[in-house]
Order: sequence, then structure tokens, then C-alpha cells
Amino acid sequence: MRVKNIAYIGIGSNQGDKLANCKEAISRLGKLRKTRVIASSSFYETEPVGEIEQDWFVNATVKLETSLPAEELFVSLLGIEGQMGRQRTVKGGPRIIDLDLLFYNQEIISQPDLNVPHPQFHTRGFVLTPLNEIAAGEIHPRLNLSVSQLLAGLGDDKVVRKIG
Ligand code: PH2
Ligand code: MG
Ligand code: MG
Repeated sequence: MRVKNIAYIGIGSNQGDKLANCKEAISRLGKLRKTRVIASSSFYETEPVGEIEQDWFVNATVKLETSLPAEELFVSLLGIEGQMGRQRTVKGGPRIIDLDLLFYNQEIISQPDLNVPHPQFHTRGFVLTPLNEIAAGEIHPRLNLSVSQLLAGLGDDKVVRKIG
């Protein structure tokens, strides 16, 4: 790997075998070219957040080391979602697998289809709780707060429960 970048990915599933889907996605992330999984959080069962009534999720986060540029990594995430059978129907609705690019180094990216850090994740316990296991000291480059500070200040009261 020539240029090493650090990326954090949020993983979620609320259809089918949710835990197996999350594990399969992590395995596929590890097989992306020029990319290694260097840390994984625990898995959590989480109450759905948002307007849509839907099943509970399994969520987790992973840390990647990659020499893929952010845009290429993002396209690769969409590729894994597609290969695993994700159909894009209702925005924010049920999904076999969701892979979100949370952080890419300390970069701020604002493009029509790619925003990094991922918008709103700093308000969501289902992301911050697993992320805090592997990235407590990472600074959110828009908010200048660490992941642990964001988690401590969280108003979200939805259930986030470690599996096992
Ligand atoms: N993802 C959403 C909407 N709501 N709720 C939970 N608990 N976990 C998610 O991953 C999730 C959600 C849209 O991406
Ligand atoms: Mg997504
Ligand atoms: Mg998402």
C-alpha cells in the first residue's frame, strides 16, 4: 500500500440475517483492493431512528487503512451494497446492508453524492456507541469535538444494546 489513509465505516442491517449481513460486509471490505480492516467494533442491536416504522437494526463500525481515494472507496461501498442485494427503494427505509463513509482522514468532502464526515452521524447513538470503541479520540473535522465528546453530549435516547 503506497498512500495510507484511515477511513471509518458505519455498517447497518435490518433485513434478513442482520448479524450475518454485517459480518459478510466486513469480510468484503477486507477484500477490497489496497484496503485492510484494522479494527472492528462490537455489534449492537439498535432501535430504528427516523420517521419510518421499521425493524430494529444491527449496527457496527470498522476502521480501514486504504490507499483508495475517498471517491473510489465510496463507489466500492456502493458496490458491496449492490452485490449483497441492496435495492434502493424508500430513502432511510429497510435495508439488507448499509455502508456509510463516516470519516476519511480529517477531510471534509462536500459533493452532490458524497459528504464526509457523514451528515448527522454525530447525533446518532447507533453510530457513536460502536465508533467510540475504536475511535474515541478521533476529531470530527467540522465540529472540532472528539467521538467520545460527541457521545457524552448525545441527546438521542434510542436503545443501543451490545449483542452477546
Ligand atoms: N439507518 C438509517 C435510519 N435509521 N436506525 C438505526 N438504529 N440504525 C441504522 O443504521 C439506521 C437507522 C438510515 O441510514
Ligand atoms: Mg448509506
Ligand atoms: Mg446510513
